[in-house]
Amino acid sequence: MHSGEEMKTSSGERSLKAHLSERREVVDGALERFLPDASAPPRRLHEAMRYSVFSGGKRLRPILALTTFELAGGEGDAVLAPACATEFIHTYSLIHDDLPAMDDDDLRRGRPTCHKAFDEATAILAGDALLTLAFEVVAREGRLTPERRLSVVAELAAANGLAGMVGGQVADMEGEGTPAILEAVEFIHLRKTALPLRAAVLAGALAAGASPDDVTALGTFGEKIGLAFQIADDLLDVTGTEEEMGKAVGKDEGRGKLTYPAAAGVSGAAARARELTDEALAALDVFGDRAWALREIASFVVERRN
Ligand code: GRG
Repeated sequence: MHSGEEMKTSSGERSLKAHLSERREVVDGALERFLPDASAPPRRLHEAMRYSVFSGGKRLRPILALTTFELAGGEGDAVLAPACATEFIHTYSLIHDDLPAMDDDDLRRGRPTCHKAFDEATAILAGDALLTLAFEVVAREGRLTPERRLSVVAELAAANGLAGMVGGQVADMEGEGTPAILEAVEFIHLRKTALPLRAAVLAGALAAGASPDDVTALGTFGEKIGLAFQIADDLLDVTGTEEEMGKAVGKDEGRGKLTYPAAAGVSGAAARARELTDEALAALDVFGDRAWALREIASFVVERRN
């Protein structure tokens, strides 16, 4: 892995670009190796999994995992399994979220959604296969101690299951058309987006055997930045264009979704995103300069345009 320090330049933006692109390349190579061959049977399922994994995602979650692994003193490639697991889970959630039974979207990252490019049954099964593959690759990573593998598996399962993303998605669907009360919005955002993002942050730290204090600090960072990330996403649905986002925009209001702009207005939502970013950055103080990349990623997350 990279030392991180050597890529630090006087321009934060330039160094972040290098940090992101170098790690994106490493992650893409590992995703390629972990995924089943497209020519092996069942071909159509493997093609659908690959179609959605390699469709231009930012790889934010695996890059966060790599970054916290390095920050916690981890060395070598053993973090790639936990990192790819976060991307497999993320991809599954997007495939299932796009289905007619959920958000019913035709476009994702500027391309037909998985069920449009293939068919609904294949999309459901591709999501299922990606979710289970995530846990398999971590469980089989022999370069991590069994204890570290278990801690990563438990964190990913808790953050993405009933008390996390799945629970948040249920609350999101049930909340459609109900008054946008701030507490209800944060309940959904925490579970649907922030806990899974926090789990990606923690996956790298746990794989490196970070101290309990460091895990707590990084957990706070991950949760705050996860909430800010979802508020930014809510805002982009209001202020972004279909071209920038690669998907339909303006859908939240039409569906009566519980979003931050609906609850607090556009400027209230933007102010809350800034406040959360500041809280996320404060949680990194204990790491001093070593956390420069996480600080840069935090700014990138809230200022992004897609
Ligand atoms: C299907 C159980 C289940 C849950 C779905 C994650 C989710 C819940 C729905 C997807 C839509 C949504 C609003 C997700 C919130 C998180 C979010 C903003 C995802 C987009 O993440 P990016 O920007 O995506 O990292 P890329 O395309 O870069 O990978």
